[in-house]
Amino acid sequence: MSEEAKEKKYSADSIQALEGMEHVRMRPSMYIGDTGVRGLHHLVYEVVDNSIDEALAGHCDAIKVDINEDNSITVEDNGRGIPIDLHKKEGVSALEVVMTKIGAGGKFDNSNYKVSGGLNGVGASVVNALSGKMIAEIHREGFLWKQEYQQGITVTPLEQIEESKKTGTQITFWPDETIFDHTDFNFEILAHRLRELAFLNKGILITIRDNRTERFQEFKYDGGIAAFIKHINENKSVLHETPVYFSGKSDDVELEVAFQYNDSYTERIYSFVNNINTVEGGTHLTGFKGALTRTLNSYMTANKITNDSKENLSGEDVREGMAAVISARVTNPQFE
Ligand code: 0RA
Repeated sequence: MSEEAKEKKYSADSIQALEGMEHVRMRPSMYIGDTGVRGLHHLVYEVVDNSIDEALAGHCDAIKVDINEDNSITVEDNGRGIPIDLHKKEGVSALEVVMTKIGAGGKFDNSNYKVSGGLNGVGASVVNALSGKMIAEIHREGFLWKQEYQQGITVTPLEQIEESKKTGTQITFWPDETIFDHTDFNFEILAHRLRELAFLNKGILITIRDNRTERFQEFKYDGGIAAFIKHINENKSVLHETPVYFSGKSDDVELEVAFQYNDSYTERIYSFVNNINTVEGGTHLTGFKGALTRTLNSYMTANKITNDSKENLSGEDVREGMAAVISARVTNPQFE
């Protein structure tokens, strides 16, 4: 490519990037659902999601969330750190690409953001677009690196701040007051979701500190969704002490299931795909329900508990008093 062509491509790329950012700011609800309380807290989940991905890749075991006194949020992980080397195609650091480039438009519309386990890795740039200010601090390659953005636009070059022996990513953001109805974060809302994430992703230490009130909670569940079930049944009389737990993998799908009966009549089944609660259910939930009913009925027949197929248990029968969590991980999600 000639220098002139490069220049042209560069300005075409930056116009496109700007348009991506402007689109997020113009239509925030297409990316984060709404600009009320839900959308505001969704910003935190998007940033945390990237750290969870780093943990699932096996490079991070602690994620720290701070609500700061000025209502900004800091999310810190001890992963490898977002790469700071030059991204050849974009002509800026990989960090700057992650923070400022929105993925191809239309791919991340409202209909699929709920099932994709975050915004397909574009979460950081969306949060950046909707933040009056955002600061990325990266510990990597022996140094602390820092860059600052405003409303998704880079305002300082990537700076080498000081020597550092550790690795990890720290993102601080101030939600844009011109976009959100309110910008005060609720400790309980964040703590509830972070606890859920700790159940769904066993072994990761997730902490939340509210620097406005000094409240602090930490979550780490080596038992994963089996611990989740114990939590759900906490104040119930259980019919068996240990939850049933199993997991399996097939092609691009990983599945974990845990359940435990209590002496109530209520069925409480929570299903997740890529850490997102699938309230509308789906094949993972229907599959589980069908398999459970079928298995118990064939057990009854095989063990002559009943000889009469008319005496088969219904799905509702076998789910009475059941607390269950089904967690599916799809590596290459195809969205409808
Ligand atoms: C891609 C490559 C590498 C790290 C990450 C992404 C990364 C992203 C985030 C976002 C939040 N925390 C993160 N931690 C890591 C590193 C690739 C390498 O070192 O070889």
